[in-house]
Formats: sequence, structure tokens, C-alpha cells
Amino acid sequence: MTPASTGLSGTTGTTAAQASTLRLDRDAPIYVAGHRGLVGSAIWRRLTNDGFQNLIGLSSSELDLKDRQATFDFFAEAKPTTVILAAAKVGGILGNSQYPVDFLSENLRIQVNVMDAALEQRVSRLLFLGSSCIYPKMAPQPIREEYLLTGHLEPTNDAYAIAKIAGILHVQSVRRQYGLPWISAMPTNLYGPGDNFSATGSHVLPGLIRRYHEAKRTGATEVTNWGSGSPRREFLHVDDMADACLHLLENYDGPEQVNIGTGTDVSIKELATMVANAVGYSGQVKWDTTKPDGTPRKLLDVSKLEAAGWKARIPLHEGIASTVDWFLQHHSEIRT
Ligand code: GFB
Repeated sequence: MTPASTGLSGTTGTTAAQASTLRLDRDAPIYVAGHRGLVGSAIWRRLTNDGFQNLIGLSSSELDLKDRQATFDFFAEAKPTTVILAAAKVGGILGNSQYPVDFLSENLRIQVNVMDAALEQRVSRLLFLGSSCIYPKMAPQPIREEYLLTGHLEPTNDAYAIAKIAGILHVQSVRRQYGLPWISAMPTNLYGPGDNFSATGSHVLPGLIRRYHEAKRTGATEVTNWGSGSPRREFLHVDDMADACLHLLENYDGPEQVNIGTGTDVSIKELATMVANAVGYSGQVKWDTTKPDGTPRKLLDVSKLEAAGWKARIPLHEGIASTVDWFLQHHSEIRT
């Protein structure tokens, strides 16, 4: 059975012989959709460092992926042989719960347009990126890939999660109907250079860096974080994620999505202490329990990724320190 005809069910991995045929041509046109975002820019850096010569990236003002005709026209002209679908509307717990229509509708339109246009051009390899919030709120921990669609979603991000689940099914359906070796990967909570440090729309790690930095700068003696601080999350540096994506593109071919994470988690309180130490904030920390906690724990089982030969390398304390440095250096130009 060829890798492309493995069908929707099963967790078939890649044999060594198949993997050797997956190596990407460094001179072939590769389209990174969303190359200016946290995820896409890290993938762009990783591919550039690896000698890829023909990367294609367009800003949203150059190509609006919600515009179906424009997306089809672009694919017909650029004819990429590989697509990395990292373009998405993303946000933290508050953004997701306040604007569910935007997260559902924009993400569905972007991914359907990109995948339909890629299919029309018979793009030979496509990597669709989702998120660990696709899994049920109360999934057993650590979360294995097969727990998908076994329970109710976390309500603060169910609209976003449904869009991403549709993307996984889209990839699986293309494999089944057209036999193309497209794949999906589900990274855990990401952070790193180029993140969104907005006060209300960001994820927790950049949100805390900004809050603690401002408290230190203004001499505030107290900060207030969201929720109870007891939820547990797994944090992966975006450069590790990019490395994992390239590794999967060159070593994995199967219908099932692959989790990308570190395999360890911390409580939000523990994370807050690490960020305070990295920033040098020593005031009081309060918790606003009127803000949502979200899912109580989200730790991915990464045995499938490890079986494919990849492990995270950047320890959380090092990643936080370098992200704080990046934030301080780019303070004037970042998305706040
Ligand atoms: O990072 P975060 O928004 O992502 O929140 P989720 C994680 C936890 O940190 C929650 C708490 O329990 C928040 O209540 N928290 C504390 C804060 N202070 C802050 C703060 O200043 N900002 C933020 N944002 N949180 C998102 C999903 O869920 O994660 C998305 O909504 C996506 O769909 C993404 O999957 C990875 O892990 O709760």
C-alpha cells in the first residue's frame, strides 16, 4: 500500500523507504501561508537556515486568503510544489471567547480556499497546522491523537477548534479521494519571537511578559493575572515547532494528525513565577477569577512524534529568557 492510500482510519507510520522519498527539494517552490505570523515566520527562518532557495510568502495585503478567486489565481501562477498552511486567525482565551464567529468563519475560509486551490494544482505535499485545543476539554492526560472527537470541546475555544478539526478532515479526505500525501500537525501552546503581546488578545506567556515588564517600568507594586492560576499548560518554543514541522514533512506520511509538544507542563502560577524572574518583577501577584480558566489541563502525548524521530530541545526557562530579550529589543515595533 502506498503512503497516500492509507485511508482515513488507522495510525500507519512511515517506513524508512517511504521517508527517503519525502525529502523536500531545496530549490522547489514552497509556499508558507502566514509567513509573517508567529508560526509562519519561525517556519520561514527554519527553511531558510536549511538552504531552501525558493520560498514564497505574501502578506495579507498582497493576498487575502479569504478571497477564493485571488487564492486560486495565486496558486495557478506560483504553482508551489509544497504548501505549509500556517495562516490563521489566532488568539488567547479572551479573544477566542469574545469573537467566536471570526475564529470560525475566517479560519474555515482561509483553510478551505488554500486547500481547494492547492488541490486544483495537485500540490504534492501540504502540512496543515492546527492546535491542541481540538481535543476534548476533559481528555485523559497526556492527550493522544486518537482522543480526537471523543468528547465535548472547551467552550472558550470551541469555534476555533471546530474550524481546525474541519481542516484535519479536509487533509484526510484529500488523501482518501485523491491519494495526495498531505499531513496535519497539532502544536501545543506556542511562544517565542514575533508573538502577539497585546494586553487582551494575546496568549498567556506574551501577556505576562508585557504585564510584568510594564509593572516594572512604572514601579507598580501589584499585577493581576487572569483566572485562578491553577490550569496546567504545555509551552513549546516556536523554533522547536518549526524544526518539528520540517522533520514531519520529511519523515512522516499518515492520515492521522501528529501532536507537537514537549511532553511536560506547568501550572499558570508556576509560569507566572518564571516570567516574573525573567523580567525582574518582584511585586505582588493577584488572580482575577472572573476571567476564564479554560481547560484545566492540556498536555500532549508526543510519543507519535518521538517515534518519528523528533524531540523538543529548548527548555522553558531558556525560551522565556530569550523571548523576554526579544520583547525588550523589539518593544517599539511589536504588536501590542
Ligand atoms: O494562553 P491562553 O489564552 O490559552 O490562557 P488557552 C492560558 C491560561 O492562562 C488560562 C491564564 O487559564 C488563562 O486564564 N492567564 C492568566 C492568561 N493571565 C493571562 C493573560 O494575561 N493572558 C492570557 N491569554 N491568559 C487558547 C485557546 O487557550 O490557547 C486557543 O483559546 C488556542 O484556541 C491557544 O488553542 C493555544 O490554552 O487557555
